[in-house]
Amino acid sequence: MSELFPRLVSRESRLALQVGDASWTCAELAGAALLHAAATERSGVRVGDRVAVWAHPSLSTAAAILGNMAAGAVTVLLSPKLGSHELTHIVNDASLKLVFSDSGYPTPREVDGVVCLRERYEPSEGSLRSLEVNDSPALILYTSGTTGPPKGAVITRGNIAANLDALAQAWEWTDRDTVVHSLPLIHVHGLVLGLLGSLRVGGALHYVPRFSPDGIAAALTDSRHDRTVLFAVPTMYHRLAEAAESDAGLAEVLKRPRLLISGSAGLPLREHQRIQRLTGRGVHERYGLPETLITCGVPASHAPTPGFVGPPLPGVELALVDDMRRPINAHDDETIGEVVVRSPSVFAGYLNRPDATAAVLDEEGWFYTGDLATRAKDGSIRILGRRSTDLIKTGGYRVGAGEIEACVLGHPAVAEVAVVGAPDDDLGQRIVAFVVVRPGEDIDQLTALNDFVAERLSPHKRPRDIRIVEKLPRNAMGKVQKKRLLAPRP
Ligand code: MCA
Ligand code: AMP
Repeated sequence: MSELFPRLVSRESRLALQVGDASWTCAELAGAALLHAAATERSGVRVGDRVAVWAHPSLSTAAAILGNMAAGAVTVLLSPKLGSHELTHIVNDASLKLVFSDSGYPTPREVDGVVCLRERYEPSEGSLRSLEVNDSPALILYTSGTTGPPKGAVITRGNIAANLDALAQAWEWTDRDTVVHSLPLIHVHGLVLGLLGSLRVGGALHYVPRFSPDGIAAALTDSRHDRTVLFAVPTMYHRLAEAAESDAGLAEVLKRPRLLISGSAGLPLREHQRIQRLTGRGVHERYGLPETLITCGVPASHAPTPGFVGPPLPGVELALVDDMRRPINAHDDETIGEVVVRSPSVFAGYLNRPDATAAVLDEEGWFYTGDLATRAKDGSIRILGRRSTDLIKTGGYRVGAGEIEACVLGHPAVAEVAVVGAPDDDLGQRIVAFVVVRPGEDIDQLTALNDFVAERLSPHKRPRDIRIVEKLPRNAMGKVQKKRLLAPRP
């Protein structure tokens, strides 16, 4: 039998996880996970049940995620910033048996009809054995589509192990490395790579609960760490570079990690160049989706290649296809195709959505990503954008325009709305809502529109910019022409 987290089996006294100033060894994390597993079982949780975890930045949150696995339960991650509409949807979709919340934090929102377990675990040493690598579901990660509410991507233990092992190979990631990051623990980047990756292949994770250049610098210079690797999204690299321009000390600190890794969105060339200029070293990009986990990455042994996300990881089959889903064999960095992927890390499907799963996963196991790319002679992939303009990437978060539009339309003063992503130096894309007001409604009411969205959806889904227009540009079929909304006026 192969263990998912071998280091949590042997009661090791080395650091596993540091969150702010608090930390646990491997044995302490394993012990806390066992306490959680026992608590869930006392609450009636059985193998295969779904247990939600409010993803507070804390040691007990990590213990709950691991403890759920030990109990055979599937973890549904809840962002503490979830809006009321998002929470209602997830609760209805996931049929939760229990919700866990670290008692050191206020419970973000009550989950009607589901028992809430509130605990903060004390360290007690233990051994977390029998977390077998197999096809059982481990996580459900909710992810936005172009329209409709988010879908729950079901990720198995086997998906996680295969992906982390491929990344370990590409990045020469070993137990000497402490990962430093400040990403939310609800997505692949922060949770699967940052937390579970550190526990499977790395030495430890040093988690910075709230992103700031100073917080990242302090973690990277913590004397407990032998060597570090930084995981961040492009917005964070942008903010680190901005700060380092006037802080030579920070620029020095950014020279220290063994690797600077970027993903979740493309790192613009100007940020690559700025970091290179400030630190004399580059950023390694990698690319993935919740449904496939990470599929490409620039190997540690290669110099960073700005503009490219690297070749497919070991064990990943990647093809480019045309609109008819026919393979494109060009290796010319010019011919554009949709990225399709087959690997042991491709997910088990969307929860309760066989229709949506069939639309993206074919019978031979190929997943259609919706991302457009070219391939260079050496097999490196350059991501150019998405098939749909209705998927917005802001601060590294994927946001469906349709979900925001449906929410804004619920406001009584709104007659019509179109949501688009406008280019933004910091966020990559900034959410802009073009709104047609109902006749007779007071425009002043729209100042409350932002709060209206924030109550219902996560804060990062709020439009940064609301523009009142008389009508939306439509084509002959009546479809809104979003590209025209952002086009400069003649
Ligand atoms: C935001 N704010 C607003 C509005 N929008 N206030 C009023 N109106 C608005 N429209 C508030 C925020 O809530 C926040 O408030 C404050 O303004 C600052 O916002 P912001 O500039 O967004 O900064 P931030 O909150 O510091 O966030 C930037 C961030 C964040 C830290 C880079 O975007 C982030 O954590 N991104 C990571 C996303 C990620 O992990 N993606 C992985 C998924 P307040 O200060 O009160 O909070 S992708 C994935 O997993 C795939 C597989 C992959 O490839 O990795
Ligand atoms: P999410 O659903 O938030 O995990 O976002 C997945 C999407 O992020 C992918 O489909 C890509 O469009 C985008 N993405 C992730 N990593 C990169 C990268 N390194 N370069 C460009 N786009 C990326």
